[in-house]
Amino acid sequence: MTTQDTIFSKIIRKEIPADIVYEDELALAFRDIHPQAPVHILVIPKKPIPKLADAEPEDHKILGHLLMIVKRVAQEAGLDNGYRVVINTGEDGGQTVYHLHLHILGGRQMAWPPG
Ligand code: DGP
Repeated sequence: MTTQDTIFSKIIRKEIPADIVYEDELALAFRDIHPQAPVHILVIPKKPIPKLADAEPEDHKILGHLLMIVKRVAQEAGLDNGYRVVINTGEDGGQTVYHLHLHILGGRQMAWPPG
């Protein structure tokens, strides 16, 4: 176990189960265990970038790739009327798992401002 090892690393390695909806060599998408909306899916890079603030210039391709997966997964989940994409970053951002992840939230009207 390294300092970068999180619960999401275990999901990537299939050491703990998850409801995986998409996977390729660089990324994984799975349903959030505590859904905050009828559809709540997390999209993560397999590379253990702890948080967005830690991303390096060399990560720009994977960051773009993650957004294209968001688009694809949201479409496959039937979120034709829209959805929200959230990246909680660091303590003030409310991040709890320090492996970069994009939340896809949909299936209901989202409020603004967020809490
Ligand atoms: P954040 O607060 O942005 O760091 O979001 C972390 C999310 O990860 C939170 O919505 C709950 C979810 N989560 C935590 N542990 C697990 C797990 O073991 N499995 C799954 N599927 N989701 C998890």
